[in-house]
Amino acid sequence: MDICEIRSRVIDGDADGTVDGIRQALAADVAPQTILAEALVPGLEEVGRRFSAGDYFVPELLLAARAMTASVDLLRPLLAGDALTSAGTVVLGTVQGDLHDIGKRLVGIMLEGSGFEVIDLGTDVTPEAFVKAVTESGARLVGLSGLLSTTLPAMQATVDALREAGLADQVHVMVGGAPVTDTFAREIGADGYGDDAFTAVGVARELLNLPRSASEQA
Ligand code: B1M
Repeated sequence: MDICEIRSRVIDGDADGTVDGIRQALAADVAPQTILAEALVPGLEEVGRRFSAGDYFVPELLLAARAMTASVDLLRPLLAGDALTSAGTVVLGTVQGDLHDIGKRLVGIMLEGSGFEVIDLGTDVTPEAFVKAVTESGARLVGLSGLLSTTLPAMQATVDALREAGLADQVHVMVGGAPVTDTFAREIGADGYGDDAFTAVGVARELLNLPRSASEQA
């Protein structure tokens, strides 16, 4: 099955068909990164377009998300690699009020592949829960993900809560998600902005003054 067919299965919300297609593509030596970037992500983008246009509704979104989640689970070991050195701990989560987690999970997978230990708090994470996790883990980096424009203020609230808890000197904050921009990141006092899961790794390493990973240098 080729990349276009896998993309169509995501758009159709056909989880079993998507996973079958991925297995066939992997067997034909298509790189997992190619499957992700050229089939899965564009498939979900098309689902988003159809939703915006009123052609798809929440049930279709849910089916496509299920196909994507099953695909990410299948690709996870292949994308994460086997980094041996620890780059430190990252606390990651989707901000309060927001239930989207596919992009955030991808960011976590890529960070793990680059040697970070990832504490994933899930979705709809309150500022207090971020503060608690950073305090308990001693993490030097927090990643905030957000897909809804309506919940972007929760990013600001989380940055403020970390500062008010006296953690500003301990921890760097990286933000990302479709409605987030570099300018917004600066405005709310975040330290970095990741455009996608791949660049997020570079930003994370830069914030912590770590050398770029081998795959980034290639
Ligand atoms: Co929702 N949804 N959704 N949705 N959904 C969007 C985001 C939307 C753009 C669709 C649209 O209108 N075109 C729209 C938001 C509009 C806006 O605010 N601007 C929307 C809406 C409106 C809603 C609801 C309100 C719908 C409703 O109920 N009426 C509702 C909200 C629920 C809530 O959160 N409270 C809702 C619900 C859902 C589902 C639950 C059905 C499902 C999510 C399931 C899940 O995640 N487990 C869903 C889905 C699947 C989508 C779309 C179709 C796909 C999102 C996705 O996974 N993309 C989405 C449309 C779209 O994006 N085109 C849409 C793929 C993923 C790989 O990309 O998440 O952007 P993304 O992550 C990227 C980068 O952004 C970046 O790296 C990732 C990988 O490269 N990144 C980071 C992300 N986090 C980062 C963090 C970083 C760095 C980079 O550092 C920490």
